[in-house]
Amino acid sequence: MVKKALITGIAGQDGSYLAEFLLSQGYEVHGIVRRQSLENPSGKLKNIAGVIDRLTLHVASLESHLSLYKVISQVQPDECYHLAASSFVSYSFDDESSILAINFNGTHHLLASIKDVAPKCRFFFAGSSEMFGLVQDSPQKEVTPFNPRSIYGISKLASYHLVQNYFRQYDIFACTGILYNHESPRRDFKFVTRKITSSVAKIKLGLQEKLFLGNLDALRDWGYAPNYVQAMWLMLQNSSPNDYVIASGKNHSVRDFVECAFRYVDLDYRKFVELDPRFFRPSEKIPLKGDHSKISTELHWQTEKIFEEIVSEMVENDLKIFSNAQ
Ligand code: G4F
Repeated sequence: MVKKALITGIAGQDGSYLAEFLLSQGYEVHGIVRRQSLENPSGKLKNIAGVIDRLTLHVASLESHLSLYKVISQVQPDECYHLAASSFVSYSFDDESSILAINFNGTHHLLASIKDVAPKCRFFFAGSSEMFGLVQDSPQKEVTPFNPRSIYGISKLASYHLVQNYFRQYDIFACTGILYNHESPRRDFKFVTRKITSSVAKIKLGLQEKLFLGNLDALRDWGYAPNYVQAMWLMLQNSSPNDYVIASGKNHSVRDFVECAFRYVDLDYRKFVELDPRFFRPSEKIPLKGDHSKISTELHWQTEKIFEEIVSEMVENDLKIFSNAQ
């Protein structure tokens, strides 16, 4: 029998790669999108343009329990991948209510609907390394204590506890992938990697003069998004629900990324990069770096693409986009 998967956030970076991967595995793939996305498909749905004819899209909102309940009742998915979220790590008080409403309530509405109308559906929740927050040790594992320091991290951690509770209390196959930063040519422009690669392409093409950034010494564990969606799938094929860290296990600084991206187009980053206090965040004394040994040992997941390959692929893609736009 053909398996049915439902993806929230299907038009985002991860959702689009996951949709392609599941189609290649023979799944019937359903996705939840917002009404505005359907009204502007060439903009909001561009990541899934290549496969849109093979998908079934449903309009629903994470803030509306009823809309999610209806989709889950109708689709009766075997697997649900909950990837949609307000995903920018904001420290702004103004954003707090909407981040909590979208991230925490959205997860609750999905789990409650699954419990009521599709209790055999397996549920993957996209957690985040931001749940660890201000850490005492590096690298972090599944047993590392959580200490979130952003409202985004708090919303993800609260959802993580909810996911565990639905497993313990209601026997729903529900698990969390603790995802570290993962990048690709489909990364949104607000995140630092895409901000850098798009600026490098524009500077090279004479369309931009400077790149303004925050802390160049901030360290991140950057992996490759298409590789991380395979880990999500493996987690739902497991014999029982279990949580895993999904990470590259390596740290690089924002400066390393900048240097590598400018080097790819034969430019010296020091001539183009300027610091801007608007982009600085509270300091992180011990860096976030994940230990992926549990998922590698138990589910045989392996990391793909080294840092330099990810940077080159992203710069190459942005060079194409911005030269075509000229
Ligand atoms: O690219 P970023 O905005 O990603 P961040 O905050 O690490 O969050 C991403 O990864 C998390 C998983 O670890 C996800 F949960 C989350 O949804 C998202 O996908 O920032 C990366 C680093 C930070 O240390 C930031 O301080 O880059 C530093 N940075 C320096 N200058 C900048 C900038 N970040 C942004 N966005 N813009 C800058 O100009």
